[in-house]
Amino acid sequence: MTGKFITFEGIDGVGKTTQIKLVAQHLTESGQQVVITREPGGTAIAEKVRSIVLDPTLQLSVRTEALLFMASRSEHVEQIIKPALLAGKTVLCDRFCDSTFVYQGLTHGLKVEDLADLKALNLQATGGILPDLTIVLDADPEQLLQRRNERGIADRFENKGLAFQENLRQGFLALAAAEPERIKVVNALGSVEEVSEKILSIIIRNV
Ligand code: T5A
Repeated sequence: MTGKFITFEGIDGVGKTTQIKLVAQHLTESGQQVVITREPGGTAIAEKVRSIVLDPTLQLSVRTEALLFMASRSEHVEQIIKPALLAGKTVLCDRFCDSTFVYQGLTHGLKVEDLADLKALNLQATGGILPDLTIVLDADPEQLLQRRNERGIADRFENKGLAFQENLRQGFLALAAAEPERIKVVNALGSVEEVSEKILSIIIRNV
């Protein structure tokens, strides 16, 4: 694989989509071929899975949730991510495996050292394709409330409240502490431009 795979993670509404667009613009201007994609989603089948896992009217067990995210990921890697990396493109992905480790693992009582089963499942889903670099956008969930409220309708995960978001935040920070080479934490509370500058300097130094 000659392309680079960069993922963006963090709690709901922390600014991933906004920042990915700016990174894509910068990399494209510097001559790279860039693919923007997201999870759950990215392919027709994965988008259908997305509509199930995010539906606030459905109750799913955590195991079912994890398997649905993995099925969606398998399609996504095979159809979008792997071909792009083989073609030398830079793939910017809004959420990937670390979201599963946090949402379906660490927030359900697991510790980082208990993630072996989920990691093995993830390896099957991805065929071994893992991010070269992961940016975790970090912010106090209470300070993001206004941004989130301005957006209106919440999905199944956003409906779970501030304590849940704080739990998620601690989960992402724990993953970053365990894998400091791959996962870099960026304070997401500055202006869009300030946050973007920090992300770009990390990408330039690490990819
Ligand atoms: N999930 C996902 C799992 O449980 N397991 C998994 O394995 C995977 C892959 C996905 C949900 O699925 C769960 C996690 C999620 O709950 P989603 O709709 O894709 O759902 O949700 P998010 O990934 O959280 O995406 P969001 O669109 O909700 O948030 P973003 O992309 O982080 O934030 P963004 O960029 O849309 O910004 C939100 C608002 O803030 C403003 C933006 O303009 C926007 O209005 N904003 C700023 N305002 C001020 N200053 C800044 N610096 C700002 N940056 C952005």
